[in-house]
Amino acid sequence: MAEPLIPSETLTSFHNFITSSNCKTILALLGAGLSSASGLPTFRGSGGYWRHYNSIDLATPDAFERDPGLVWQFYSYRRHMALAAKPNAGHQALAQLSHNDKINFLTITQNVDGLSQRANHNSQKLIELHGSLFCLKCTNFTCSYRDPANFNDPLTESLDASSLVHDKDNLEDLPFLSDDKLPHCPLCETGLLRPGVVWFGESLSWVNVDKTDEFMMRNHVDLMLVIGTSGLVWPAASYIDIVKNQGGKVAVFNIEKDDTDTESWQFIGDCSKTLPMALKPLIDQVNLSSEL
Ligand code: BJW
Repeated sequence: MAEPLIPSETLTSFHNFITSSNCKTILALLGAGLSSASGLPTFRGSGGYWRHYNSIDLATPDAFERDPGLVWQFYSYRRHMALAAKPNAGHQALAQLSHNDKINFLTITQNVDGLSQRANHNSQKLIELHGSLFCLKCTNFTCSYRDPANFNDPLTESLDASSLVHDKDNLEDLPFLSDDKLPHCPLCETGLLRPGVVWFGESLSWVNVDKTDEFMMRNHVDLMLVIGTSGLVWPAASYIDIVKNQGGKVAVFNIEKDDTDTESWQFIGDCSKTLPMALKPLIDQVNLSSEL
């Protein structure tokens, strides 16, 4: 990816704002573009395919109902890739910001890959709005089993993702996996397990939604960082409008320019490169205080 060229006036005006007394509270919304420099695919656009399937079509309760073996192979591949990936400089910049005690800060991530946590993001300031690849839940509605942190890879012998070819031009059929080849609940022993992610049409965790609402109500958000997201999925996208409507400023970090947006700071380019540059003054404050 080409080196991003941030116009110096954009950088200066952004730095002046984030170091001023007008910027006390920052909210960050993360999307798949942040993990793209770590080698993980995005959802939409040309990267949004797993083999010949559109990733969006597999991220639904209907797809799991229809063919849990196919959906489990997709998520096993994603777990395997996420475990092999490393957090990039963008994850690290945000993690450092989360340790700056001078700023009220909250990150809402739509990503389920666990890379922010692995970059040492302050866990009190991180909300996984769409769940986690490493959370497992029982599908039996009378069973409450939930494993919040399961990093086994593979989960069953048949879900060994390292032996499968995953490129999008691969039209070869995947093996059909019957339920007995898929992970089952250790508590009720009958229910099929599913990934603890939020699929389209499903409710988000009220704990996460309440925590976000509380942060936005208790503090006036002075600045929202919109990072590597298409902003198409609700309710995540609605937070951007709420901040704008309340008079907060917005900074967008994306490889694509939005010509219709004349109000926000736009950092065009790979956000693993633009974020460390943009957040440098606030990160330097953390590094200085840890050196004292
Ligand atoms: C780079 C880059 C680089 C690339 N550097 N940039 C109101 C209005 C309209 C619709 C709805 C509504 N309310 C609900 C809906 C329906 C639905 C919805 O939003 N539909 C829209 C599509 C129209 N929403 C829901 O169903 C949600 N549920 C819900 O609202 O329930 C009601 C409720 C609300 C609150 C409380 C209780 C109940 C659930 C949504 C769940 C979304 N799930 C998924 C799958 C998660 C599991 C998994 O990962 O498999 O989440 S779908 C998918 O999209 C995934 C992502 O998190 C999400 C967002 O995608 P993201 O991250 O933006 O990725 P991309 O690929 O779209 O964009 C990448 C961007 O990065 C691009 O812009 C690139 O240019 C950029 N980029 N490389 C910088 N290096």
